[in-house]
Amino acid sequence: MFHLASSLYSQYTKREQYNVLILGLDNAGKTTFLEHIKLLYASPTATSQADSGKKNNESSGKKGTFKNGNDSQGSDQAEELQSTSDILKTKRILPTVGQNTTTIKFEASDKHSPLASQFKNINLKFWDLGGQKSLRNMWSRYFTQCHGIIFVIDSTDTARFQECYETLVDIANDDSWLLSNTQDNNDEERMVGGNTAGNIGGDGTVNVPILMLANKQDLPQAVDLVSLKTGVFIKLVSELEATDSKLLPVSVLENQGLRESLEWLVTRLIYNKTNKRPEYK
Ligand SMILES: Nc1nc2c(ncn2[C@@H]2O[C@H](COP(=O)(O)OP(=O)(O)OP(=O)(O)O)[C@@H](O)[C@H]2O)c(=O)[nH]1
Ligand SMILES: [Mg+2]
Repeated sequence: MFHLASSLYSQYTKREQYNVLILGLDNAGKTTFLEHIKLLYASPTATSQADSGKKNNESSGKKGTFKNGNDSQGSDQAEELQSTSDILKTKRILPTVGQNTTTIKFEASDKHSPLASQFKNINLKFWDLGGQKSLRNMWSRYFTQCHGIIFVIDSTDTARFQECYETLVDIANDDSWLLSNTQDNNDEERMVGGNTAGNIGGDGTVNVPILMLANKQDLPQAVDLVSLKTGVFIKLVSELEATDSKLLPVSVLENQGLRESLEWLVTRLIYNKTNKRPEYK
C-alpha cells in the first residue's frame, strides 16, 4: 500500500525536464545569460555546477535577497530588473573553458496568462559551453540529447557576424542530428555519452528549436534587429526556414527580453515534445 501510494505520489509530482544548450562565439554573453537566469528563477532546488577543472565564475558580491518575480507586475518588475542586474554586475564572469550547468524550475512570468498552465511542472537544464574557436568542436557531443538551443550573438561585434552565421549553419547541419532520437521514457541521465534510443530525422538538419538572441542591445553601437535580419543573417533566415527558430533582441546584462525569450523557447519545446521527449524527474 505504501509503495503504491509513494509511486502514485512520485508519478504525480514528476516534472518534465528539457536540456537546453547555450551556444555562441566567445564573449557573446552566454555565461552572463545563465547567471541572470539563475537569479531570475532562483528556487531552493535550483542546482548548478561548473565542470571545467576549476570554477569558472567567481562571485565577489553578496548573494542578497531578491524576488523570484514570477508574480511581479509593474513596479515589482522594474524592481526585479534593477536588483538582478545589480547583483549580476557584482559578479566577475570569466571566459568558459568547459561547461556550466544549471537546472531551474520554469514558471510563467504572468501567472494569469493562458500559457501559465502549460508551463507547469517544467524544469530547464541549461548547458553553457565555452565559445572559443578551439572549444567549438566539443559542442556536437551534446546535440543528440538536447531539446533546444539558445544561440547568443554579440550585436556589437559586427566584424564577427559572418563567423556567427557560419557557426550557426554548421550547428544546423551537423551530422549528429542524424542520431537525434525519439527517446524512450526512462529517467536516466543521458546528456553526454548517454545512449540514444531510436532514430528519426534522417536529413541531417537540426530538429530542435533554435532561439537566437541578439545580445548587448543596451550598448549604443549594437546593431538592431531589423538591420541584423537584413544583413548577413538574411541568408540564415532563409536557410533555417524549415527550422523552428526565432531571432530576438535582448540585453542579458540588463534583463531586457529574457523572460519573453525563454517563454518562446519553452512553448516550442512543448510543441516539439512528441519529436524530442523530455526527461521525467
Ligand atoms: N553591455 C553588455 N555587456 C554584456 C552583456 N552580456 C554580456 N556582456 C559582457 O560580455 C562579456 C562576455 O560575457 P560572457 O558571458 O563571459 O561571454 P561568453 O559568451 O560566456 O564567453 P565564453 O565563455 O568565452 O564563450 C562580459 O564582459 C559581459 O559582462 C549585455 O547584455 N550588455
Ligand atoms: Mg562563458
